[in-house]
Amino acid sequence: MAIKLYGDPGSGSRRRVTTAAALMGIELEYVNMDLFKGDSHTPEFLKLNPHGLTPVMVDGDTVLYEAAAINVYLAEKVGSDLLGTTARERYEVLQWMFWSGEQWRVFATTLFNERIVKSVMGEAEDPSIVGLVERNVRAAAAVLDTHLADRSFIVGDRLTLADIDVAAPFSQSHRTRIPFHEFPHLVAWQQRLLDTVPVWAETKREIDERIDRVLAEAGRGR
Ligand SMILES: N[C@@H](CCC(=O)N[C@@H](CS)C(=O)NCC(=O)O)C(=O)O
Repeated sequence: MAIKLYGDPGSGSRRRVTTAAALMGIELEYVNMDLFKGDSHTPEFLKLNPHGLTPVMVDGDTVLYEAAAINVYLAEKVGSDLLGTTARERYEVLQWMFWSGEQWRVFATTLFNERIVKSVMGEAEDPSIVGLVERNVRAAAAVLDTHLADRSFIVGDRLTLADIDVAAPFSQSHRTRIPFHEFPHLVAWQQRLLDTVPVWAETKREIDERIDRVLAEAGRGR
């Protein structure tokens, strides 16, 4: 039975799973949703994830939300080296994935809600929230930039799930105007991923098409 993935093609969190699955040679059956129309808050969907968030994976009896957990599940299912090849590497990959969720992506998501979702709803961004996000992003990005100064990837010398999780906020960065451009090693690493991981570039195009269409339909095209 095919593994189903529920999500919106414009979502950076869905992109983490579609990218990892493609790299692992896992075929997914997509159940496309429109998050701008509230598809993740219907009674049927809330049975899969009561938090009303995507992506959600359904593999037979296994229902999982949180893109990081889904990617670990998929990597273990096929024995992928995206999760690291030694115990030490695996813990480092997990360290960055947990860090990314708590200290990094959460700010990017908040900025997306302030600048994109609110704009589609015709609401104004809140400068105090934007200020808080920018302070936290700059502090985290400075550490990440130093980490990447002499490395090509976040852990070891090849792509892992850590890169995919930490790189996800770049999915919307030119729209959210998150201040990543101030950090040259971070920018160079992201460009390296786009240049050397074709599916990372493909999934970016998918997001851009979807979000550009939503913005155009809302009369907010840029
Ligand atoms: N921590 C979650 C984040 C999930 C998340 O924020 N999903 C967004 C799309 S990127 C969503 O489904 N939003 C729907 C909503 O807020 O109504 C993960 O990593 O999977």
